[in-house]
Amino acid sequence: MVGRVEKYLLDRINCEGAIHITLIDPEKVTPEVAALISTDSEALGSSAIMIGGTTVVSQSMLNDTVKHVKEAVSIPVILFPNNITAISEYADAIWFMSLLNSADPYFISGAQVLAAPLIRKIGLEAIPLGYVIVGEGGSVGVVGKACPIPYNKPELAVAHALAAEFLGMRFVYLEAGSGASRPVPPRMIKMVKEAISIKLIVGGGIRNGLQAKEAAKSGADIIVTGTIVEGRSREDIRNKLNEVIIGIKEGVKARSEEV
Ligand code: 1GP
Repeated sequence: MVGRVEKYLLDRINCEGAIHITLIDPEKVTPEVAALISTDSEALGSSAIMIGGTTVVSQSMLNDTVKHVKEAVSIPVILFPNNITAISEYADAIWFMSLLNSADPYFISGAQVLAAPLIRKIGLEAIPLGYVIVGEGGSVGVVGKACPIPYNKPELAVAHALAAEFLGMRFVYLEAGSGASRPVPPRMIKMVKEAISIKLIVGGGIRNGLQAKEAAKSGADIIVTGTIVEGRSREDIRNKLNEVIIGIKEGVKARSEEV
């Protein structure tokens, strides 16, 4: 069943063409800073805040961050879990994700089986997501024992995304890995988008407006950035967020100009 947060995301995608989400790693920023970043993201036009990170282990740190962010913004807070410990009852929803190109069944269905009863018990909205690691893959590729899809093999990304759709997932995420030196190539995004009818999320290595524009223009429905809000002054963070969000709008506009 499509829940409240998912419906909200779909409505915003429908309305804006493509949307931005800020990812916050609770191990990299304090809860107070997370709240400020979220406030700025919402003010500049982000549609939601995702909270998670590849190495998150402290549930109390996660809960603290989620609570601070929830108090600061009215856009939804969605968990982006690395494992069963990354669940917080204070969030609005959780990406219920399966790492489709992992070689370890734990990341495909094992952790999900362990987590499902708790998610039901605390009433978190679970949004089904096929997660696919491409390119360098970064830390998530290593931890998730993924077989990353080479950048020059977009047909493999298409096959994974189609599998996600046929398995009933409603979103697919092409992940280049946080801090990747190259984001997911536009050609891969385009080919995947043309092949599927579920929503496409793209993230990893997007650092500037041009890269965000290219991703949106190629057909990404949701563009996620995380690293741009780490280790900078508040003013720099605002400028970067603004640049990326404007880039997404330009990318959407460029889609219609192409037709
Ligand atoms: C990582 O796709 C996200 O899971 C965001 O990546 O940190 O490189 O923006 P960046």
